[in-house]
Amino acid sequence: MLSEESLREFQQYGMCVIPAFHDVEREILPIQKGIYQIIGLVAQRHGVELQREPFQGSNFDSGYLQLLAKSRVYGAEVYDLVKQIPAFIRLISAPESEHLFSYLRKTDSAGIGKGSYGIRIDIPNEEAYRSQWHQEFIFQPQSIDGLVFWTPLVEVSLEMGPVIVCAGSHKDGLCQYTKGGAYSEKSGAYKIGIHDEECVVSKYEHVAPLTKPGDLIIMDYLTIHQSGFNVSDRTRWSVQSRFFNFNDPVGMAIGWKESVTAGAAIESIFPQNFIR
Ligand SMILES: O=C(O)CCC(=O)C(=O)O
Ligand SMILES: [Fe+2]
Repeated sequence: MLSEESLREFQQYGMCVIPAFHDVEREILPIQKGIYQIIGLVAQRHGVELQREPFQGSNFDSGYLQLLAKSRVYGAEVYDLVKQIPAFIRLISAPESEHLFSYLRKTDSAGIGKGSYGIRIDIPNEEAYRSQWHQEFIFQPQSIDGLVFWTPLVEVSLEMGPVIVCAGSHKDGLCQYTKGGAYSEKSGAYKIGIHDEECVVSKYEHVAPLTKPGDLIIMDYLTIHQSGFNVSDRTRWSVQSRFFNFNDPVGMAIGWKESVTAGAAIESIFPQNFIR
């Protein structure tokens, strides 16, 4: 399932890429098709006429930027609805992914936290919803040995802003966070940044693998990472799913909470890790 080299990389860096982990035809294409259809149906619902080509894997989001230009609300509707595509639900809970998690964490009790999966739509040149440097565990308080499964729906170029990882940062524990720092003007949980961010992230080598549909990035819940900056003219679509371990004592102590986006009160779960 994982080469010796990938396993070593994962242990050393807190992240590794598994090329062609997913079957593009069987697992990815149906998600892309679903997105194409939802964009069309949301446009139809709002009386927007889209100019677009017939569906192909490479143009599945055709019309999305046109819809967004009409109204941000229409774009947000698509964002919520694409998480309801059956092929997406199948992918995030795929047996191969669960097996990989169980193998890496030596557990027979994998879980998927409430609200802890989704499809990111990173449109060009937008900061509002870009994820700045963070560790997953603070936003997904399920188990400290959880893993992020990240897989692109488009071929990610350097200009599109691949995810950037601080190599080896998973070995240094959970950081201190603040809401009053550089991101205090952003909305909701996007206000939260690592305290003394520049100093913390400068200690590590930064790695930003380029991936294409079918490839999988797995990442430790403690690895510091951020979204790159999409300075291309193409929207970066990607799937995030996350597994946690019910057997982890840290997770058990906090009660395997849901994602911050589903309402977890993370400042009271981690009082020691928030600077006020
Ligand atoms: O896709 C991104 O840019 C950020 C991804 C991320 O933070 C995650 O998958 O946990
Ligand atoms: Fe993340």
